[in-house]
Amino acid sequence: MPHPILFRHDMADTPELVLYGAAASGSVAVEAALTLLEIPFRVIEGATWASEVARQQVGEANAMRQIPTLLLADGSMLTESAAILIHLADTHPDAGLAPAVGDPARAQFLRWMVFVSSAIYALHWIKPDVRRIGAPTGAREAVVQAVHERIAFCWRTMDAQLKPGRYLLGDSLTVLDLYVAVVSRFGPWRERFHQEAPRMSPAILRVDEDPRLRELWARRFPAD
Ligand SMILES: N[C@@H](CCC(=O)N[C@@H](CS)C(=O)NCC(=O)O)C(=O)O
Repeated sequence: MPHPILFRHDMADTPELVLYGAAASGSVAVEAALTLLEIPFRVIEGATWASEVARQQVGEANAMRQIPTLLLADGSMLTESAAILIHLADTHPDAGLAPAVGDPARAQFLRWMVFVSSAIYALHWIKPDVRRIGAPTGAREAVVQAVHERIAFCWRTMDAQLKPGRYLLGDSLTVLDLYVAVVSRFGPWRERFHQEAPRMSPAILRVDEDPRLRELWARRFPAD
């Protein structure tokens, strides 16, 4: 049974959500959540990591000039992929995309959502231009390699501590699965993720194969 909020979004006079995003980016995790929740949305496309025009475009909404940036139905702006995913899950509780407050799994859910955001995703900011961390352009290859090694370590660390069921936190798909399915598509790429995180791997492959998401993955972010 859909949550009442879904009905609200389905009504013709309700503005669709607007997402600043791009193919092969973190916005695809948000697109996946919106797809599962059957919430209509429109993407303002722009590859912020590659284009100054795209950065300026999203900069009008998000001073960090980053995607995903979501314009909510009440007109407010939400940034930060983990916050967006948690917010979408929490405001549509019937869809079961997050353990509720009071659920024993909630603390670990929050822990790993923030971990993926802060320990892994944030490192990718360095890669488009290593001068961002004061490194010379000529050091790019070495810096990117070091970033990828750190990310591999983070995936290993997470893998050693989770006890997945069909999905990362048990037998229900949560937005953590969507988040990891997308962030593991970034460098050091999926093959390395599967090596470093053999316990998480089957859950993430299951998310890739989810019939509700197959079209989205193929169109927005193929795994290989
Ligand atoms: N903390 C942000 C990071 C978002 C982020 O890094 N997005 C990338 C695209 S996947 C971006 O917009 N990069 C622009 C840039 O590097 O300047 C979040 O979790 O949403």
